[in-house]
Amino acid sequence: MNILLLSMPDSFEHTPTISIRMPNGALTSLAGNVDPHHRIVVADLVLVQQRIRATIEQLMDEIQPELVGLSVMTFQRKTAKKVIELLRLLRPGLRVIVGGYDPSMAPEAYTYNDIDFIVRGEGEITFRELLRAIETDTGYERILGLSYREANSFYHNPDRPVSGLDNREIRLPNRDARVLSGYTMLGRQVDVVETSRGCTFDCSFCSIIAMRGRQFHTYSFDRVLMDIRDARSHGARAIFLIDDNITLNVSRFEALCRAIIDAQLNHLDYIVQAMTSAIANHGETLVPLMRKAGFRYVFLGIENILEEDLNFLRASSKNARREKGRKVGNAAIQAIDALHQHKMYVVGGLIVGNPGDTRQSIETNLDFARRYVDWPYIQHPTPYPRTPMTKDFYERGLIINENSEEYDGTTAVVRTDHLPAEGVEFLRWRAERWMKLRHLPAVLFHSPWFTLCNAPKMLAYIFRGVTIKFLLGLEDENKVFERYRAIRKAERAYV
Ligand code: B12
Ligand code: SF4
Repeated sequence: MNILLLSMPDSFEHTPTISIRMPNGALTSLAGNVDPHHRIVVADLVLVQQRIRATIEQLMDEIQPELVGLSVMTFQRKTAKKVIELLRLLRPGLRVIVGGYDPSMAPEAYTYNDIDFIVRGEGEITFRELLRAIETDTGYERILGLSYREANSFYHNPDRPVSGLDNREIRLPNRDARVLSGYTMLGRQVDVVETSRGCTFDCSFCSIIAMRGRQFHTYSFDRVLMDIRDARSHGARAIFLIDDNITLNVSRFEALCRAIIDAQLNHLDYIVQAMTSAIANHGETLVPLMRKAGFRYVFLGIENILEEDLNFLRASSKNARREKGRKVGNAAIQAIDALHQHKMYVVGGLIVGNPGDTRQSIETNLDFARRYVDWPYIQHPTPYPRTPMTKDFYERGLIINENSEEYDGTTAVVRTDHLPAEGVEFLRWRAERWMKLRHLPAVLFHSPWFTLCNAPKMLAYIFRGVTIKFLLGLEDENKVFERYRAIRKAERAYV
């Protein structure tokens, strides 16, 4: 069967496509796990953000797929619908399947006429079984994790249990299936590699709990190293380890760093997401090993530096500093110091605009980011489907915007008890631009050629909405903010 797999083009404020264009790890993993006789093609539409229609038309013409699969996050829901309409127009008899976080957590949003199948949860085995069922015409009712249309109704089969990962049931990703190029992380070709899936914490804003049920499973180091080598042989010079929470098992992470060093794969740049407590409480052992293994950017889930907000986010214990097993405060500063000491950069993940937040509590977090983090990754609480936080926000009546395309993390869609949503967003936007500017010399040092070629575009992106009139002091900052929001809105019309 000819199959085309697409990830959506929508990108997000803190990963501007001028400098960051990441592959979607789900699609190559699916491609690596179908039976070998299929012709399967993967296209990450973020690589062609400005020419979506033309690219889809060309791909449909060249591949003539019988089945097209889309990977979708909540803020990409509307784009996915438009892409599907276009696909149907180009090939009415096509079968369409959707998967990923949004279809898994909100399948009811995908039961409209143009969609035939929804894969909920992990996709590799479900997708393989579905292709077999289509080819042999044996019916879909026994395929776990699948929802399907039949005689104009949608049927939802029971969930599929998550894979153990250690039994080689899930094969390596197939990167040869990609047909578009241009992946980059600040000028270096980037790829994504998984070493584990899942997390046992239960932060209230995170989709992982409902998606995978607080379980943690790991791939063997042999497989991980094979995967990194494969990414390298496909041109990657930077690797993003996309694990949900690699720091859940610190001794395993330390052993992984050693394995990367021993395999001489530490010449690549690595990027990873980490908990502050794990970094702070293992600063002397884990952090130097990370540096030796090639880690460069660490996304730290600081979430918030005020205890009250951390309690709301249910993120207090993962951010706790401990001495002799006792909780003695917040781990953020200690974690950041340890990473800085070993010359790594901190991408600071903070969430501001929680129900109890006032102007003062938000400013306290912004001041912290200004002082300590290298690249701010500040978001607003966003009620993604089936997260505990969403229920909370509904019950408190704080959700003011239900447009899924604006659920991108930097559009405030909830208000606090004290501030309107727009006021929260304004505070973040005003502070963050200057923090981003401050990081550019470090980028210049690491990737001089890339930065010199792209600096004007990078600056224009960071300061979207600023005009000469504003610079001359003839215009209020609120006007610039309004313009920035209008530009963001226009940018969302990808198809
Ligand atoms: C790595 C990651 C990123 C990376 C890389 C993104 C990329 N290019 O893939 C970065 C840091 C750039 C990123 C950014 C964002 N992310 Co992110 N990210 C993740 C993370 C940690 C892992 C995702 C992953 O690749 N897993 C590995 C793959 C193999 O698993 P998977 O995606 O689940 O795919 C499986 C199934 O879902 C299914 N499947 C998926 N697609 C398809 C398609 C078909 C056809 C089929 C059959 C099956 C299928 O099969 C796959 C294999 O089993 C998750 C989860 C988490 N704990 O935080 C969040 C997560 C996906 N991100 C999320 C969000 C919101 C974002 C941002 C909007 C903002 C943010 N919070 O950072 C931006 C937007 C990105 C953009 N496009 O601009 C949310 C999505 C919530 C939702 N309901 O939509 C998550 C769940 C985190 C959360 N808040 O809970 N992210
Ligand atoms: S620690 Fe990270 S992955 Fe785990 S539940 Fe919290 S935010 Fe999600």
